[in-house]
Amino acid sequence: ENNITRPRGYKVSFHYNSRVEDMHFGKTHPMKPWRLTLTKHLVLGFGLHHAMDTYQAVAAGKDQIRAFHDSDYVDFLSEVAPETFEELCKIPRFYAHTPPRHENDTVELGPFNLSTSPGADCPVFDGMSTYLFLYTGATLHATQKLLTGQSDIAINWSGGLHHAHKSEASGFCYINDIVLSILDLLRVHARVLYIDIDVHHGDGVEEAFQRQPRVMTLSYHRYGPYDETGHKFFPGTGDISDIGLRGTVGEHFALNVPIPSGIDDRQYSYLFESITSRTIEAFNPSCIVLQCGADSLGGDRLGQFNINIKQHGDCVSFVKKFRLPLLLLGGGGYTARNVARAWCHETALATNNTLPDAIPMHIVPRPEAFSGRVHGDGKLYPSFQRLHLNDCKDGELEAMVKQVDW
Ligand code: V1S
Ligand code: CA
Ligand code: ZN
Repeated sequence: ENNITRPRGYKVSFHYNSRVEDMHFGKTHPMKPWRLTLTKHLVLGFGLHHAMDTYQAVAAGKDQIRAFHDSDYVDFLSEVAPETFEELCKIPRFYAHTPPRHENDTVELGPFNLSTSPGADCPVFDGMSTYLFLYTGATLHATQKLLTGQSDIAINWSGGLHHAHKSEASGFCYINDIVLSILDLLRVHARVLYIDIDVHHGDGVEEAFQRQPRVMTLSYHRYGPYDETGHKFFPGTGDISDIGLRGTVGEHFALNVPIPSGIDDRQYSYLFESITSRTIEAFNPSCIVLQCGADSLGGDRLGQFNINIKQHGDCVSFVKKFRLPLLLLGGGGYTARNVARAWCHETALATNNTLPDAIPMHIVPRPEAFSGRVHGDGKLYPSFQRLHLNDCKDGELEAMVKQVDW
């Protein structure tokens, strides 16, 4: 299959459980776990599984999640479903976590910033607990492989949920698998570097380690003054002056690179390579966690950058060159076909393979191979308006998207 080979001198592992694909955040919600189906089919279609050790993820345990998250929050997440939400909200120890209501809130919020109202950032949906505990389990198993030296690069595209707080869901993120992973890595590694190329600020990870000099967080993100609608780009934090908690030993161990909309490949590459290399030099980490949110690509439904898959992948290659144990995680990414292209390309880079331009059409799944439910909002997104995907053939993946009746 396309002459896919295992990398020489190092090992890559891939951690995944396809049960995450069946999840639906809601009709209008931009987060589509189905992008992971598309990614998986590209990875398998190109034969990249022959270049890695592939593991089926198992759900994380509640106690593992309590290493960072509040115990009541973990209980709530493990018990909640659309049918049980209202009853659980009334239990005093959960009710105590209900945020105060703002007058112009359109969405009614329950405890821990969770909601069953349509349009909520963190909805309670069918199978949610399964989804959360599985993506976390995949990250923790990937971390274990790095810690034991059985992998040099470990990949979990279903993880990378950087906004979740200790006792609050935020921005489509419920469990912060990144924080949990770094806490494990700190048992062995003196210094862990976290790099975040999602278009959003990695606020949850930064906050968790704001007093910790053994973890350096470095986020590249869209940040700037209010837009035409009077809103700040989510989550509204990550100014350049934000450098870790002042007056604590964690001061200077957070770095933020605020970026205006429309940044192109050349500009991004200059920022990323100069800042990342000097950070690695100065901080001297013994391992790296790289959150590869694909909403920093041009044409993303939520993102506002204009970078190509080639440049996004170059960030992964650049970090890989330092030859430190590396955890590659997913994150945002809302134009599914581009997310899949990017993460498949990055799986190839991780395993030192080059992919042909043509999409392997023989793996295109038949519509009936899917659950039969309509995925997403049923419409195809406009083709790349700001994007020049000169490294991928246009049209082919769209054809595939049409065939699977999305
Ligand atoms: N941008 C954006 C955006 N779009 C939505 C949204 C749209 C439709 C829905 F049915 C539900 C939600 N929410 C947002 C952002 C959150 C972005 C999260 C990015 C996550 C990540 O990529 O970094 C990692 C996975 N939320 C907001 O802008 C907040 C609101 C300010 C507006 C939306 N309402 C629902 C809450 C308040
Ligand atoms: Ca970021
Ligand atoms: Zn994002």
